[in-house]
Amino acid sequence: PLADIGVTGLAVMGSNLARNFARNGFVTAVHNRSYAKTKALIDEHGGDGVFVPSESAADFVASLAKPRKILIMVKAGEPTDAVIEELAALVEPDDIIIDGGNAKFADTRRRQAALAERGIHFVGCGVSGGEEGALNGPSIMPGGSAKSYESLGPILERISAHVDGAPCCTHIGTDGAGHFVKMVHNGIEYADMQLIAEAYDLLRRGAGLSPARIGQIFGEWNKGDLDSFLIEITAQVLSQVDAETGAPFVDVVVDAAGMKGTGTWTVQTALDLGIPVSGIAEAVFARGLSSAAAHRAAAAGVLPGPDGTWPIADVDAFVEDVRIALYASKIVAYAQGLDEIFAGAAEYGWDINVGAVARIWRGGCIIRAKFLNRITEAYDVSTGIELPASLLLAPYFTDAIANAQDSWRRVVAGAATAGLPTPGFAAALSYYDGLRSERLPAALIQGQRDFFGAHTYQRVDKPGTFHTLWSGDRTETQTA
Ligand code: NBP
Repeated sequence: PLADIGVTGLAVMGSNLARNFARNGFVTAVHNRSYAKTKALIDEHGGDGVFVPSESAADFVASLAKPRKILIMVKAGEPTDAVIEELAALVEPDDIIIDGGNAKFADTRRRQAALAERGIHFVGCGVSGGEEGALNGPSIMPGGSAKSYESLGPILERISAHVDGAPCCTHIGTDGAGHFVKMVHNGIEYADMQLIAEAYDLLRRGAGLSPARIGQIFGEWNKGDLDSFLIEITAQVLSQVDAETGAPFVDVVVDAAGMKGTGTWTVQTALDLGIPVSGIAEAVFARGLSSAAAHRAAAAGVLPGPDGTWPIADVDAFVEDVRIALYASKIVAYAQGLDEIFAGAAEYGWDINVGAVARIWRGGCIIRAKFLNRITEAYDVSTGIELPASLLLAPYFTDAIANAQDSWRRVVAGAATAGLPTPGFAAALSYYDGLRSERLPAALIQGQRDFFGAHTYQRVDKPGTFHTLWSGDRTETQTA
């Protein structure tokens, strides 16, 4: 039979997605640059369903039913361009080429525009959830034309994760919208992980609790508002004991966090759009600092400051304060990430339903969490807040943060006093206080800018643009 869908690029992600398609009853064409991976997939997992393997790209394309749907799962960047070029020469107008790799959304926009000129649909598709998600149900964020989603959507929805019966896949928006949203997803993931790490550090160095005990605490937290995949795996990582030394696993691992770049892209894009995503930025910077081995070694024991000791009278109350501060900071980080999505949508003309985005993040991805239901409710088109307002203005979240105030401030202030770094918690609180301030010191900055660069300013009491003759008699002139 002709295949319903094809996958080219059969490394871990591609082969698991191909198996997922096959297991869901789709006839699945498979192809890889070197045939060995294709053969291995058929030999090891041929029983998962109906596969149609091909050695050549031409045979692969010929094995597909029209309109052809071809998912590319190769290394992002040049390999993706090479494969697109090869396929584009073989397919016909109305066929659909999908890039499921971690592409930059700007590359996706470029590729979509180029293929559209040839009548080919190009769908940049964010796929989250790693190899486990690929096999058992990822969160899928497809962009591209609405037309392509008509035939592609049902297949992707079928293989995606499902939560409460709803697929974790929806058409995000045109051209690069899917990869943009996947990028912000990863940025939020960075922020979430950083905040969790700070909470751990506060409990470890601040309260002197053991990793095993903190693991239990995270296990408890996972039953409440913080219920999420990342909290759940944090509990497991903290309870892990190193087989060789008998020491807690977290104590034998080098404290330098790696990264592959999507967090950085999220922050770079936010800077381009002028959106303050301080929680995500601090998370990227914190990974950078952790990896700055020479700097840290030179500073350790030299730069003075408190040693992290925290006089804690009531440990249970402290633990609860940290939990609440974590939740409040997390809400801010998500609000900032969603602001970036609103800004991207406005800049690139995407009609993105943010409530639906939160809904498809509930399963099959790293930031899956119970509280995403609340975000979906907050942005419900019929009953939610007016777009593109900050998530913090949705009544549920306004209340949650209002109730968190005392704990959040005690934790951030105490951490500063004790000398424990909490860039994520502190940035979130500063952002919150900045957002709600009626007056910000930006007026002074406008004065400075006008002083040294004649950059002009606006007045609070009348329209127009003004400049003060700082180097003259300091009278005010109206410039527009
Ligand atoms: P890799 O990113 O390791 O890519 C390996 C695949 O790319 C192999 O099939 C390889 O073929 C193929 N390839 C390369 Br490299 N250069 C090629 C070229 N010039 N022409 C044709 N094929 C080429 O695989 P992965 O880890 O499965 O990830 C696939 C994509 O999914 C990436 O974009 C990744 O960022 C993204 N992603 C990964 C994860 C994850 O958890 N790993 C999660 C979400 C998204 P060969 O076998 O012939 O060398």
